[in-house]
Amino acid sequence: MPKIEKINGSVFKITYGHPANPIDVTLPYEDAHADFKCETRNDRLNVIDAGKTLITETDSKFDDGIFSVTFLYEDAHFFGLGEKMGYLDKRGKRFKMQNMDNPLHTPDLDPMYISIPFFITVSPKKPAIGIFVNSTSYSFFRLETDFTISVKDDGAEIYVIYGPKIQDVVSKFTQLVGKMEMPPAWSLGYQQSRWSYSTSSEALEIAKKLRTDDIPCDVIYLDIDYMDGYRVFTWGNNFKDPKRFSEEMKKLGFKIVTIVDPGVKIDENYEIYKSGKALDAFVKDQSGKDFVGYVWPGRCNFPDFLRSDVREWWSKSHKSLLENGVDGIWNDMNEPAIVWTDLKTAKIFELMKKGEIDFQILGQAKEFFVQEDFGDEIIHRDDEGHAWPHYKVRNIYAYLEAMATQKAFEMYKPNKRPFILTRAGFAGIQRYAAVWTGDNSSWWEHLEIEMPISMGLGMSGVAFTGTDVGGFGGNADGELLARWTEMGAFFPFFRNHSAIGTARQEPWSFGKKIEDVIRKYVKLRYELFPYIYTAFYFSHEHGIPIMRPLIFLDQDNEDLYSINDEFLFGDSILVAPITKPNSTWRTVYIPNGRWISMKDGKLYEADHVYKIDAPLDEIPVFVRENSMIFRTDPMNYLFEKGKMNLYVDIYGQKAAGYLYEDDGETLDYKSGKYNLYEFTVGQRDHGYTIGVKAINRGYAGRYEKIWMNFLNAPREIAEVTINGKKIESHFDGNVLKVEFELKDVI
Ligand code: MIG
Repeated sequence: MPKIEKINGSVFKITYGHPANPIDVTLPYEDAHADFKCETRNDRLNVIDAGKTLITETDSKFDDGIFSVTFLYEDAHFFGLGEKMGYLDKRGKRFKMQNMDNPLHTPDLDPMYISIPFFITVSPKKPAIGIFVNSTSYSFFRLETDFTISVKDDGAEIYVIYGPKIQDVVSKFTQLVGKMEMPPAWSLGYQQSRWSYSTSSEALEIAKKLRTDDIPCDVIYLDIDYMDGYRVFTWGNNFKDPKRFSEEMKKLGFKIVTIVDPGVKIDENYEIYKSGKALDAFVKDQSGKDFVGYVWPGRCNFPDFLRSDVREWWSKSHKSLLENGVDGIWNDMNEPAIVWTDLKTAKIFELMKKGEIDFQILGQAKEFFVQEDFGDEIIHRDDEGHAWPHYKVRNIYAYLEAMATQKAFEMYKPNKRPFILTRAGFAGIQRYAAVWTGDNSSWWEHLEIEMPISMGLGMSGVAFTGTDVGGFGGNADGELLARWTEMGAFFPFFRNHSAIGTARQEPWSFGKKIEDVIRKYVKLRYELFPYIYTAFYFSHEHGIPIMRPLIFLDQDNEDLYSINDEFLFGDSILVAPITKPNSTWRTVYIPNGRWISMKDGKLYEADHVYKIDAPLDEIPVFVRENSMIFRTDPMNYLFEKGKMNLYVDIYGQKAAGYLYEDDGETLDYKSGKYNLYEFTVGQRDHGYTIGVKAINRGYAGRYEKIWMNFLNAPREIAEVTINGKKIESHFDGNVLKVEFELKDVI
C-alpha cells in the first residue's frame, strides 16, 4: 500500500516501497485547493477531485529490480516527458528515461539527452493532472488507455499535481522543481556557432562579417577546437591570447561562449587532471580504479559531480575561462557520452587480429559505435561516502555539473547572471541552464519535429530551449536555412550551429537572396526584444513556457491536441512555419479568439483553416486580437544603445499588455530593481483611453519615448486620453499614432 503525503492543496506525494535518490530536486511550496485528494481504497491509490475519482491504480508489482505501477485515467492524452522525439500527444507510446547521446535523431529514437520523468494527463472537460516520478534512476513509461510507470529501484516516489488547467500543472510542477532565473538579456539575441571556429582570427572574422553584413548578433561560440588537445579548461595555440581576443570581441559587441565537456584527459602534465587526481575526484569502476572512457581528448576520467567537493573543484576550474573574458558556458557530452573503453578497444583489436572485422568496414560494425550507459559499471560516492551505482546518478549527472557551473559564475562573475547551455539534464534543469536539442540534421523533417520537441520541453518546465538552426548534421541548403531561421527567430533560444565537415551555414553561405531573408528575421527578433524579454519574465515568475502548444488556449478542444506545426510565442503571437521545401503557402488552423496577420493586418476567425501565402521571405505570424506587441528600434546587439525607443502596436479596439525591463545582466532584479508596466487601451465616446501603470518601478529604465500605434483605428476618433489627460494623436495612413514620454505619464 502506498504512503500518501499531502504536500499542499494541489500536490500529493505517493511513495511505493523504499525508493532512494542520491539527491532530491524538489522544493517546498504552499498551495491551496480544498477539493483535491489522494486516497487509498482497497489498498489502491485513487486521485479524487470534487468527490469524483479521476485516476485509479489498477496494479503494482516488483519484478527483477524494477518496480511498476499502473493507473487508469479514462480517455487521457499525455503531454510532456521532457525531450522526446515525436509529436506532442504521447498517447500510445513508450519511453525510457536514461540520458543518452545518440546523434541520429530518427523518428523512433528513445531515449534522448534529457530525462524529465513528468507528464500531464489531459482530457476534454476534465482537470489536467501532472505526474512527476521523482526518481533519478532509470524510469519507463507506457502510455496507452491506462499508463504504467516503472522505475529501476526498490519503489517509486510519485507526485500527483492538480491543474485544473495545463498551465496550472506546469506552473505548479516548476514550483516543485524550480524555475528559470532571468537569463542575461544578450542570450535572447541571435547567436552564431560552428564546430569549430578554431582560431581566434577565424572567430573574429565571423564576428566582423556579421557586422559588415548587417546581421545583428550577440554571441560567438567556441567549440572543442579552442582547447589544447581537447583538455578542458585550457586554451590551445590557436587562442594564444584569450584575453586580447575577448577584448576585441567585446569591442565589436560580442559575447563568447565556450564549450566544456566533462571528460578530463588522463595526462600527468595537465593541471586539471593533476588537481582532480589529488582530490580523488573521479568516478570509479567496479574494481575501485578510476573509470576510463574515451572522448575527444582520448582516455579520460570523469568527475564525480555527486560530491560537493568535486563540484567546488569543477567550479574553480572555470577560472581560466571566466577570468579570460568568457561570458557563458556550453556543457556538452554530459549524459555522459562515452563510446569507447579500453575493454571495447581491446575487443576490436582482437577481432581484427582474428580477421573477423576489417578496419575498413569498422563503420559497419554498428554495435561498436553504440553509446553505452555503464549503469552498473561506474560507481559514484556522495558526501557521506555512500556508493551509488551510475544508473541512479546518470540522469542527474548534467544537472549536478550545471549546479557546479552556476557556482563558477558566482565565484568569478559575482552579481552577473550566468549563462549556461546544456545538452543533458533532469527535471528542474531550467534552474541552472538553457537547453538546446542536440545533434539534429539539416532535414525538413527535423525543422518540423523541433516544434513538438521544444514544446514538450516547455510543458515539462524547461522554457529556454532552441535547436541548431539550419540543422547540425548533413548539408543545409539555402531554402532550408532561410525557413529554419524564420522559425528559429520565434524559439526562446536562437542559435545557428552546424557540424564539422558539413556545408557552411553562416547567414551568407547561400548567397544574397537567402542572406536577405535571414537578416529580415534576425532583425525582427531584435525588434521584438521588449515583448520576448517580458515573456521570459513571466516564465521566470510562473514557470509557463514561452513557446506553447495551441492546446494551452483550450484544453477542452481535442482538435488542438494534434497540432504540432503551429505554436504560440508568448501570450500574443501565433507562428505557423513553412516546413516543406518548394512551398510558398500552407494551411493554418486559427484557434480561439480572432487573430490578425502581422504582415497585412488581415483578420482571421477562430476554428477555421486558412490557406496562407508565404513566399520564401515570409513566415505566417498572427497576433491575438485585443493584444499589444512591444517593439524597439533596430540594433546590432543588446544593449548597444543605453536608451531605447518603445513601440506599442495595438491589435484591436481594446487591449492590455505588460512590459518588463531590468538591467539585463546583474542579479539586482531579485531585490526589486526592475520595472513592470501595465498598459491598457479602451474606448470611450469615439475615442481611446490609454492607461499606463507601474506595477513595480525599481530600475532607472531604458525606455523613454513611447509610440503607440493603433493599427486599425476608425477615422472618427475624437479624443485620446492617457491616464485621464488628453493627448495629441494623428493618423499616419491607417495607423493612429500617439507619442509620449514615460516620465510624463507616471
Ligand atoms: O561528439 O563538440 O552536440 O553541438 O558541436 C560531438 C562537438 C560533440 C556534440 C554537440 C555538438 C558539438 C559537437 N559535440
